[in-house]
Amino acid sequence: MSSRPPLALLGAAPAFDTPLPVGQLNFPDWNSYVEAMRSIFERQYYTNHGPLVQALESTLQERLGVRHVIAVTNATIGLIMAAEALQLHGKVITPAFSFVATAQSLSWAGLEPLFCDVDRDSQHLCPKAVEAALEEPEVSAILAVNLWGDFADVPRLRALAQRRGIPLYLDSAHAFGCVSEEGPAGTLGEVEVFSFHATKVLGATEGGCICTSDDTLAARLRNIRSSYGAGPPVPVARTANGRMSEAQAAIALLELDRFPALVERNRKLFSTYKAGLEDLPGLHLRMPQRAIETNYQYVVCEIDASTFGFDRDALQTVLRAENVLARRYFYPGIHRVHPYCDMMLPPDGLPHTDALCTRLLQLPLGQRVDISDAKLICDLIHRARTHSGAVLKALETRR
Ligand code: T4K
Repeated sequence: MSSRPPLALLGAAPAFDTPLPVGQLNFPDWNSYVEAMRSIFERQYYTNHGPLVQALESTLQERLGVRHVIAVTNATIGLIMAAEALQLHGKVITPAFSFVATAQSLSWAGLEPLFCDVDRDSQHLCPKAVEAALEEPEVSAILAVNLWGDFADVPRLRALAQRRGIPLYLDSAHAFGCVSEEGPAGTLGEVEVFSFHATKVLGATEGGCICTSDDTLAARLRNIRSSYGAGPPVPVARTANGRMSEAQAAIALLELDRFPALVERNRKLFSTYKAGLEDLPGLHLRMPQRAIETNYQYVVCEIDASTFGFDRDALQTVLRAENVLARRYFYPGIHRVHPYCDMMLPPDGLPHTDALCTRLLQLPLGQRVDISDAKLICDLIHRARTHSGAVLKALETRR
């Protein structure tokens, strides 16, 4: 009698009928969505700093405890606007271990990213590497990234920036709702940018916001964003259209109401993954390190091929065959892709960035995943490790 294959890669039916993505994809309840859209239709006002955008900005200002929140249409334009408002020039120190938008924002602002390695353990910008990079001429800022719902070592980076007399600003695309010992995300950098993309815990289809407590920067940012809602004109070199629409703001406001419930749901899912994976040799589940409150934006696993039996890419293939759309954030490192692959790197390269880019895998979380799904995904990963020989053979015959 032949036994059933343990995995789809080995001939079984996929464990999930429909694909399970990694993004949060938290859609609001249909009726509240319809109500919100009805109010926009009644007002006949789609965009240009409308009442819902204004309500979102003031709600976020109060909630985060920051003087200015400037809503924008996505975090990428928010980061470009931040570089413009800070009036940067030359080079900006930043990690290559991030989504490509971090570096692209600098390119769009006419700046050159000066890539620094991350700390191997925290996976965030390494202050020692930054200190060495600050020896370079023409460095006008540090752009650190707060990843996964956790934080960079902001106090040490801020001290380095202050010593050099340059700003520290933050790509906090993943960090909405997170709190560190130094305070909530949104209050930590001279300027800080959140993303409200659909894959984020607070999703507004697209969207984002820029936070600052500096009145001059805020005035510049509002003028760069657009003429509408800008307040008195202030001199800025370039303007853009970074305006958030009323439809985006409506969804952001709905999601803000249920944000604590969304984070609590993520927490339960994360605990399920933790219980299911923590004793598995060769797989390390990353825990928040500096966040005292996290939003659990991503479940991040590091695969050590020599102990696990096969590498991260093989595990991704195993899971994809099951309809589990695990992702390789971030792969390749930004320093490995055009137009950044010819840029100057530190003498030893970016070894920690390179290691993480080949070893990290993100597992599904968010609205489409429930506890039993997370348990089944853990079980599939266990099965894959148990049958590593057969998995390797199946992958070999696929090549
Ligand atoms: N800085 C950092 C550190 C960032 O991570 C990001 C964005 C930014 C800056 C810039 O923020 P934004 O300008 O985007 O506001 C996604 C997101 O598009 C991007 O926002 C995010 N980071 C990045 C890490 O991930 P992709 O191309 O890897 O994901 P995508 O679109 O393939 O979606 C993931 C999965 O979700 C797929 O399986 C498809 C599924 N999906 C996605 C959407 C949008 C759905 O089923 N429904 C959907 O509506 O970039």
